[in-house]
Amino acid sequence: MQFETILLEKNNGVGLITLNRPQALNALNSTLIQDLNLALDDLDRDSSIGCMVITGSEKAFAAGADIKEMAELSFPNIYLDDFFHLADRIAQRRKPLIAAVSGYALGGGCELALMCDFIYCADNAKFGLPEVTLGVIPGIGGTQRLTLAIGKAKAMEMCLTARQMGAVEAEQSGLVAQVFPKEELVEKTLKAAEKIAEKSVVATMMIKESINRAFEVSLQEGLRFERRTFHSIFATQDQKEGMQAFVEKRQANFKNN
Ligand code: DAK
Repeated sequence: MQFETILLEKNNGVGLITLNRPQALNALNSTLIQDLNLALDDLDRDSSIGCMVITGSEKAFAAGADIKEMAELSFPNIYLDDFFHLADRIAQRRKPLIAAVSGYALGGGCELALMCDFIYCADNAKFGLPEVTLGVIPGIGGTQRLTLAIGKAKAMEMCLTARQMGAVEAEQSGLVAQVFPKEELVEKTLKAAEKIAEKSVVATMMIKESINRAFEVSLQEGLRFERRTFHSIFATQDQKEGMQAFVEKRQANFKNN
């Protein structure tokens, strides 16, 4: 598949999407959001793919939604078109999705990373929600997902003052899973993604679904959901294969069935 604003590669069970608008620091315009969703549709459907990765350039994961595209929009425009509604679909993907962030992840770029299941970042990463400096507020989940990730005090401070958070603080705050030297970010992320892709996709998708429940329902409901999901996975061949492989002291060969 050929896209105008992204690159798509598939290797060893992993789909790698590279945002590719270097002239605008990968600012998210409507074409990019559309391309990204088409690529994710393809990867979610492709049975050879077990994990997906979104990355940008060394300087910028994405410097926000495209301000030049948004500047002249009016309320009826954005309300009637439900502006950026396609962005919500990114968070609804079923297979594991990792963000590999180097450089700026600002505004919509930070929100895009937060829509992924977890974030790895480079030591030069800078996260921020600077919408307030443009006279607007975060609108693709930033006030909600950042608060869930790092707590009220830091989320309030970042959104109200537009302060950017560096890689070390992002790791200490629980925003990112690990920090790598920028030259190693993509390689390390692909290694982790390949490890995920080797597993049963049924199990990895159920883990994703179950963890995401923790943000939506009460503890009791979440525990019930996890228990039933655990019970149901015993209907799969992959459960038999995984446990048999342990008993026989060999690598499991999962077939996603
Ligand atoms: N949009 C458009 N172009 C951008 C851009 C952006 N967000 N960020 C950078 N660029 C462009 C610059 O205009 C410049 O283009 P030319 O002038 O060369 O044509 C080029 O990228 C290189 O940028 P700089 O020359 O500025 O590079 P520097 O290294 O000097 O500075 C920077 C890097 C990241 C500090 C700076 O570019 C910057 O401050 N960028 C803007 C960051 C920002 O404010 N991001 C938040 C955007 S607002 C919603 C939908 C969306 C949103 C909310 C709601 N709804 C559906 C409700 C989201 C809003 C946002 O994300």
